[in-house]
Amino acid sequence: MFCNQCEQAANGTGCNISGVCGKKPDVAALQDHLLYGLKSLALYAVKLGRNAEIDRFTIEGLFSTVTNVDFEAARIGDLIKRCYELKEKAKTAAGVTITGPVADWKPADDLAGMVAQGEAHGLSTLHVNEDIRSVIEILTLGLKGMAAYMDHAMILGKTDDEVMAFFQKALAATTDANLGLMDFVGLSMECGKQNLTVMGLLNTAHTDAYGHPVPTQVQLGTKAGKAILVSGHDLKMMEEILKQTEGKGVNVYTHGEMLPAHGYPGLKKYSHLVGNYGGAWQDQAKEFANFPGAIIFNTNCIQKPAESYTDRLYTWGLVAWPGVKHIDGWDFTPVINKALECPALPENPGQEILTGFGHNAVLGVADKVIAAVKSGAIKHFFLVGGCDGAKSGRNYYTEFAEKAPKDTVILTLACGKYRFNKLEFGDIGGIPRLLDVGQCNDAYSAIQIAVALAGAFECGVNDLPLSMVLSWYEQKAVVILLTLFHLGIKNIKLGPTLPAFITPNVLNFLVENFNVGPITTVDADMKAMLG
Ligand code: SF4
Ligand code: SF3
Repeated sequence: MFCNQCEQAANGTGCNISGVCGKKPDVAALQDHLLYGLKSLALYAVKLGRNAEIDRFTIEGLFSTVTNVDFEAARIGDLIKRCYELKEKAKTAAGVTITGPVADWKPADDLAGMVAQGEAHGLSTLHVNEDIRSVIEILTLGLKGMAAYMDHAMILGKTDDEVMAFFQKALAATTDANLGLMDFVGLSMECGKQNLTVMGLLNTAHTDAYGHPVPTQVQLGTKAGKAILVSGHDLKMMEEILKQTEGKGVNVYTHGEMLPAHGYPGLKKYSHLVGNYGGAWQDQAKEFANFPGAIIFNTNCIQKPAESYTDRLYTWGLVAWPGVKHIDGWDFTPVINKALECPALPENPGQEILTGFGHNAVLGVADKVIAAVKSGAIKHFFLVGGCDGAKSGRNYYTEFAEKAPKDTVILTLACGKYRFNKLEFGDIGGIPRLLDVGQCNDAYSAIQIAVALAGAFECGVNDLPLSMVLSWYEQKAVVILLTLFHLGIKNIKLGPTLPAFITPNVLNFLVENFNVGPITTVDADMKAMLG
């Protein structure tokens, strides 16, 4: 195996024996195989035009290969078989014959055969030129990240023909030997543009279904009673859990990226949505062992479960781990029954933290914010957002938030905020100094806030007193970066380390065009940002 798609890539270069994330070589080969199959399917999907079944499958297939989603060989094998069926169907429906090894792809009948085939479709086969390979990988990872957001939007009934046409076009393009470096740079920038549409689509899907988030205090302690802990990004699944647990004497807690659910009127109305338990994904093994109730993942980031809680752990949607019970569809009865069987949580009230500062809430007090900037009460905004992870260098983000001067405001989003969201930041004239905009996909909201501020001050986003300090871990962070590049946003600081899939030449290109750079020390970076 060779995989370097996330920030945990072994030795900063790539996992080649087994994944640091827990991905085994057979699963890695099957994921590479599935990706190859999706490209084969895309060659025909491009000819066929929009087909709901193929488009839906493409999204699920790509999302299944995102870091910390699907660790189960048999499930990926089933996806490969389904991919082949759809490709054959598309070929017939399109009435065209395409020649070449990608179009001719046919998986073996058994899992071992599919693994062997997958081993021949690894990263090194993307292109002979390492810089082109690097940009093809950036594009591919962007597509994976965008597929994750599209999946949530599709679950809430939204789709977009132009975006889906792009998915197929871009997947097919990665197999085109006639394309060069700048073609893939162009496609990567287009990926960023399409992702802005997708994040907007998901934002509309969320706010249509659950209303605009409102500032909400979230309890971090526990309430006496039986409980289910929900981890992941999917709000529709959260709603179903809340509906199905109503009146059953089961409290529901959020974990990780589910924290912002508390801000949505359509979800917070459930009085048994009682609080948030634990921090970001990388602490799950320790924290879940201490959570006596049932636990369910609806998206990344699952890790190898400890035996102490495997029996009360469930997966849903595209998430899977061998030996962990999977809920197919929308009936969560087994999870609820498990929660009722498990010991109750004690009454143990704790600290409260604030969430729910989507663009609607922040721009609702825009006059106050603008006046505070004009009076000098707010000198600078920092967007400190992105993924969390296990590396010790991620303390940078805690230190950064701690050292942000008292006349600055921190916007945050995604799971990286767990590094500092329990600290006391106070407020500036009633405006909290730490504003939790939401999940990683709510980067859309942060962009709306930045664009509105730029409009109010009649300047460009790059001219605002706003600096972005981002942390990355998986492929959703990659596509968000592409979106920020598409918007022409410059001077982003990225950490804790730069991606292993970026070659020195590609990095130079990004530095020259966007002045993106690695985080250094908090003091030096803060000084540069505050000018
Ligand atoms: Fe390694 Fe990350 Fe790939 Fe897992 S997803 S195998 S940790 S690079
Ligand atoms: Fe976190 Fe996995 Fe990326 Fe949605 S949940 S940001 S790491």
